[in-house]
Amino acid sequence: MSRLVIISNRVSAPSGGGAQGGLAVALSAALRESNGIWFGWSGEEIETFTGNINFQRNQGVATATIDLEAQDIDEYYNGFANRTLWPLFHYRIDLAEYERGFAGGYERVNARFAETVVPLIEEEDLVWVNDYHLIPLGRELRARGCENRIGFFLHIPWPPTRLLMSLPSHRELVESLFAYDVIGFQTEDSLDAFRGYARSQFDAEIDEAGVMTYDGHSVRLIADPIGIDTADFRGSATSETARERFSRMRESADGRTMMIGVDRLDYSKGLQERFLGYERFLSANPEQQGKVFLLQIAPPSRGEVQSYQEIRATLDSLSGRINGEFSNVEWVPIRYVNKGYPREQLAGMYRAARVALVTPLRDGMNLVAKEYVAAQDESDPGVLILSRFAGAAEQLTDAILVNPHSPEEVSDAIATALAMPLAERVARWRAMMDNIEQQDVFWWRRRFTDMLEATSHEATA
Ligand code: GDG
Repeated sequence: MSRLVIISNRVSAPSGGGAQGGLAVALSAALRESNGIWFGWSGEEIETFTGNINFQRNQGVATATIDLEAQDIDEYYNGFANRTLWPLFHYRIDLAEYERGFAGGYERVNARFAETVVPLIEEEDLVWVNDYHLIPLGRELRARGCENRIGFFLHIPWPPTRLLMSLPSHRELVESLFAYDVIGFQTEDSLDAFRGYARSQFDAEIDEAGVMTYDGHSVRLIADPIGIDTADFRGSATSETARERFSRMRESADGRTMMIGVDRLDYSKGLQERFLGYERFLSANPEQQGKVFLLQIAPPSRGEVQSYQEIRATLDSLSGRINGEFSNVEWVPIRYVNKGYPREQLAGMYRAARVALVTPLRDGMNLVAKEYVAAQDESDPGVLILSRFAGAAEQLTDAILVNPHSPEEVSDAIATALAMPLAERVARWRAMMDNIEQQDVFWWRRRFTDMLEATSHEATA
């Protein structure tokens, strides 16, 4: 197998506490069995960009990182990536900010990534670029003579054409994707949306096998849903630490039924709508008051971006209002926690929860849904309530699927989940577990790299 060069915005070592993003979790698992190198931003700021590379080896994974200037971080990371593309690709054009400075910074940083990483790429390497921060990187690498096979995987949804067209530079952005040899999406839905754009805006031809031809160059398009390291996560859920955390949760629940939510504090995760659905459930089912509670773990993220400060304030006040309305001296309906927990503790908490609420308004995949399933006790599994708008809903069809915008649907789903008989819980869990076991993170990685390995990059004149 060819050596793999993985490039993503951040390079982050496996395990440990804190809010480790899904991308980091998935790539570190994938890199564990590859012998390549992982390149990205260190997360550090430097006065003037030097292009100096910091090489390290973390748990058998070679990493190479660079520092960025304050202006780069502002315009590229906090700007174009997280103020423009993230909201737009999650259908929130109301939150998307279109500033020329952001777009310029984005292009500049992509060029900096390219010029720094090019000397590290050897002739037969497969280059795998990850996510929305680095869409134009393939084009920048080609401009510097890189004729390797280069693939791109998008971890977030691809938006419908009409939404994407609100971005002033949408054509240029999408055209830069044609420099890749393989483009992977999380879902059929995203793949379809991309095909629609490519056909309508570029007259690209796409054959039955998913090969798109544009301007004499071919790109393979695939839906390749990301998974988790299922076996490893199952192990985490029965580890000593997890068992301890499980017992303590059960003790502190004091006979009450626990439900759980675990999300980065992000407006795309539908936390506000979830709380409102739960509030509806408490009003509609007064006999359940005092018998259930929701543990919501929500480590803050992207705190420099205003829309994140706003969603945080909204959730502070909403959780406070609901707790004020329903609590009594012995019971609080929502335990709202703004910090992260180490993985094994998290796994123990998933296992202690009878119901998981995974209700994003839009999500590329959502790994929490898969982790929750993997952590369950097979003789007494919990119930997953899952948004239809999470990529995971294409695979986990045995979850209770809901429209997260509807408080009634969320409320009804909670009632159904709490009342679900053991036999049905086991049957649904088994079906979901089969999927998660087969289509794990290694399956995802192999599907992508096999496809990349099988393509040949024909040098464009
Ligand atoms: C993006 C896409 C896609 C969360 N809190 C804690 C903690 N986490 C971990 C979870 C999970 C990960 O963070 C979150 O992954 P998600 O997939 O749910 O969401 P994003 O961060 O938005 O990830 C998403 C993903 O990329 C991969 O392609 O699925 O759609 O948006 O692994 O467990 N981990 C620990 N403590 C916490 O408190 N240890």
